Amino acid sequence: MSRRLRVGLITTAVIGAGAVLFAQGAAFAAPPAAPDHHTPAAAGTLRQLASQVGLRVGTAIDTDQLASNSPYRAIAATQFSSVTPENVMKWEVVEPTQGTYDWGQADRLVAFAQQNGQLVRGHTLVWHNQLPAWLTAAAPSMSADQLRAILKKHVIDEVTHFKGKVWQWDVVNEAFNDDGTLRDTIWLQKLGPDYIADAFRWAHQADPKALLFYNDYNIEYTGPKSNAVYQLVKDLKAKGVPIDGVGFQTHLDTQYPLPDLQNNLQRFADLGLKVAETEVDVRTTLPVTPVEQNAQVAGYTSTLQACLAVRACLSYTVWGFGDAYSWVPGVFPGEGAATIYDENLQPKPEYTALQQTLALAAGAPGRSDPRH
Ligand code: 9MR
Repeated sequence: MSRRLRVGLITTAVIGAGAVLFAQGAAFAAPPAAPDHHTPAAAGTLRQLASQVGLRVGTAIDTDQLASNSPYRAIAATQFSSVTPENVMKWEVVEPTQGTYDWGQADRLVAFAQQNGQLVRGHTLVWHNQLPAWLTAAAPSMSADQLRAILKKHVIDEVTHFKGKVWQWDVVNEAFNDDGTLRDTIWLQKLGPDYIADAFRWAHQADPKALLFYNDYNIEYTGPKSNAVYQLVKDLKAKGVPIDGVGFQTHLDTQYPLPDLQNNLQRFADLGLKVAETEVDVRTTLPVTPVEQNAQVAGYTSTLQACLAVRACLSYTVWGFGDAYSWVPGVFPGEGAATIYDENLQPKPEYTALQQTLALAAGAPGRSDPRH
């Protein structure tokens, strides 16, 4: 008897036994329910799965939706282990009138995070958007020293207010153009490029334990912008400026190719920095076709895989959940459906993709090696 035939016989016997068992089971049990992507509970929440691989999975929070007993609040509390205020730590919200702080909404979000065992990504201290009107009106006629003093006070007061409560701060946000030049903002115009290093030093002075990040979009791709950020953070490290990490916002669109994110994260990690994906979403044109949805699933899957593959990637944060609350339709007319839950807060295939990717990672060798 040839070897192949023997194997064939054994296989037949095993299949035969299995077939009998299956037939007996089928006589007594109801047929298994068809898989339904709207009932993800069986495989565990995103945060449970992520905790098995030492990863924080986060979301931006729209604090207007956090009313008690709201489905939004329940999902925010149960699916995520980190939260980012989508707007309420920005300068226009925390200091609407010069010298008068309003921390109310941000404090409520921090309390929510603490109740639910979540870490907070503070967002964002130095940016050109969402500045208070009193500042944008006065800045052009201020001296460099006056503006620097105002920026320093803002950074120190905000970081001090949240001292010990913020895990990662986005200290400087979106300081570069896509061509790799520094963005022309009031900060650059009046203070020159040193405003970036100064902001990190002030933040570190106010909370030496917080992890301090530079955060930007379109740096997921290797190219002029990510190269410029790479050079910046390399120089900051060389000068001893207290920077801990780089945040890759990861706002993707199905009309563009997927970024080479893993390699890009790794080269920043190789500088001795932490990395994080901080604002992930994948927008597409509406209505969503099956082909587009596959591309969205691929966008979420590959960006999470990239983070999982790089040990220095501490957290994977989606920029909100629930297509009804996403920033995308307001900025890109005709586009949307960018998040992992639909307009009715039902999980989409994008959610299942994240869940399955985490579950696979949790079952892989080396899964309990710490992230660092
Ligand atoms: O999602 C935020 C939206 O509600 C605000 O109107 C908008 C104002 O610019 O900012 C959005 O969040 C941005 C984030 O703070 C920085 N990266 C880009 C995000 C999307 O625009």
